[in-house]
Amino acid sequence: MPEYDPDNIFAKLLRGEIPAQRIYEDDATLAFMDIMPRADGHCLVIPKTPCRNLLDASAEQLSAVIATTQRVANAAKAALGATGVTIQQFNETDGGQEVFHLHFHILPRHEGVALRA
Ligand code: DGP
Repeated sequence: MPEYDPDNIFAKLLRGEIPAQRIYEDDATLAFMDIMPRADGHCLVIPKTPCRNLLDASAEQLSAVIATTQRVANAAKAALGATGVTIQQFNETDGGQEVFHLHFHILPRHEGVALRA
């Protein structure tokens, strides 16, 4: 497993060095809007502590991130009148990961509406 890079974009976002549209925060996690949304309400949930991806996560990090993902997914579904929610998560370059700080995608879904590319 490669080292965690403390200068990845989400680490900078956590330190307030780049802006983000924050939508939920607690001691362990942060949720914010994705800058390249593939669905209306597409947002991301991350742990506040260093973690490269799911393969590298502690049980505590995973449990906190999953709990926030469930909370924000339910809130987004209600707020947007969505009829479903897709959760996505990628690990390492060959697994589709582009930003190397653990994150879960929350993609609110509506009947007959495909995800954007
Ligand atoms: P992936 O690692 O494949 O799950 O993709 C990273 C996601 O992060 C992608 O949907 C775009 C989003 N993203 C990349 N850079 C930024 C950023 O600076 N701010 C925000 N809010 N989202 C970002």
